[in-house]
Amino acid sequence: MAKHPFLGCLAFILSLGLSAGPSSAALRQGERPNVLFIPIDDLNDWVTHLGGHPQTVTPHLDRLAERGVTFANAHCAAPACNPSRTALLTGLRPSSTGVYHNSHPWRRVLKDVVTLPRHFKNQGYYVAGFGKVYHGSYPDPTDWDVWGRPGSKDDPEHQLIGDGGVGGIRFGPLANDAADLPDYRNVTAAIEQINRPHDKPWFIACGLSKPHMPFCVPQEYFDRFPLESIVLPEVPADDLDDIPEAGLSMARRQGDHAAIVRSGRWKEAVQAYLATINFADEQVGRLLDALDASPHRDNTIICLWSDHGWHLGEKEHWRKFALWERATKAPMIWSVPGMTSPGGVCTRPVDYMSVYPTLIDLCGLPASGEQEGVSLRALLTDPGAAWDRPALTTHGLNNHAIRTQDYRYIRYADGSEELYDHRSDPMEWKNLAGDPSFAPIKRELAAGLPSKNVPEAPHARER
Ligand SMILES: [Ca+2]
Ligand SMILES: [Ca+2]
Repeated sequence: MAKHPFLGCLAFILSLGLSAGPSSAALRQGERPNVLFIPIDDLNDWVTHLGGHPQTVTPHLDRLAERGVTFANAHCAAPACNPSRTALLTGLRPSSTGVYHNSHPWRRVLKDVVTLPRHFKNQGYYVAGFGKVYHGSYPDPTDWDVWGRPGSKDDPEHQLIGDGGVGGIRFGPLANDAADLPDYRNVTAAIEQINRPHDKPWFIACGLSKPHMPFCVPQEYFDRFPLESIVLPEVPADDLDDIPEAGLSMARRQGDHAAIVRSGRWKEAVQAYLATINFADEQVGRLLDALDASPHRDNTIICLWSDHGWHLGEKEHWRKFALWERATKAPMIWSVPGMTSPGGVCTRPVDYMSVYPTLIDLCGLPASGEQEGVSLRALLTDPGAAWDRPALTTHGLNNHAIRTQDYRYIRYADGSEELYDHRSDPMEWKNLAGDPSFAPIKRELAAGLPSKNVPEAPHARER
């Protein structure tokens, strides 16, 4: 599938008739703003206004973008749940903490680090969290005044229609109603928190577990994406020919692509992801509706992000766990009353290390320990402001991707490289790293690689 030129016209479309929105009101003087914090799991750029897939339907993510700034070139610090979330919520990169993979219990090595919610709690905020905020295996309930675990044994049993997918790629419609899903219940719990009496500013996090696998949501969501019309990602037959071995091993580790192609069910998997995204989008809509109906809408910052992207066959790869655009790029949308102008689109390269410093900056909280990123205030105020920092993503010890406005540069631990020019090659099909004329560009990009790369933290089974 080709890259869609939506972004160029988005700012224009959004500028029409949207001058009066919640964002036109300034944060109330002298009051610390509330924060509605919405982590999403495994949502790539298949969001209508980001143009990642022509058939995706995400009206609520789009309306959030319309009232604030959407970062169209935002990248995770790590392309896996636990290291991405740990980095964002502590402000420390995987290369500084050793938390590179899902198998590292982060609190074991970061015992005394003041996380983002804990910092808000320490500074007098009422802090409540629901759903998947930290990686599911390693929550820290002590960070919150109120904490609800994702799902529970009381959730209705999911009634799968069909066989549930192909190998490790799990998908298929459910006979359940939307209200049976844990995400729906967690959103309901978060809405109750928004609507309770508040005598302090609040930080309420509602993490959605979808569209993470299994791509299983009620049948009605599948019906919105007729199977015969599904558009598959475009995958040139020779795309992997110019990828070094280190990249190939990331792409082919699980053999998902061969199994999906052999099964003849690639379109079904894409349909299921689109359906699951549409379900997650509706849950975002419920949160926005509740905030807008509350007394807090003009005094609440909204920060929405997905922990990383997802491949559905691009580079013959499935899932995350890679350093290409589709795995590192993910939606990040901010609404800051009085600061963000409606319909802002920022194409500067940013990564999630900026979230913690931005929130404490906007809320007027003191700094908390070491922060490796910087506040996005300048870009929230003016999405076209000058910005000279690259985005950096790390996947395992010493494997990094640097993203600037124009380039992606990947350097693996064994020294092998990839280089893509996004001005001419947005799908990253032509690896330029072996072309000697790009040596100066590579040198310049490599300057953004971390100088410190600590060894892996202990794994869950290690003591
Ligand atoms: Ca994830
Ligand atoms: Ca290629």
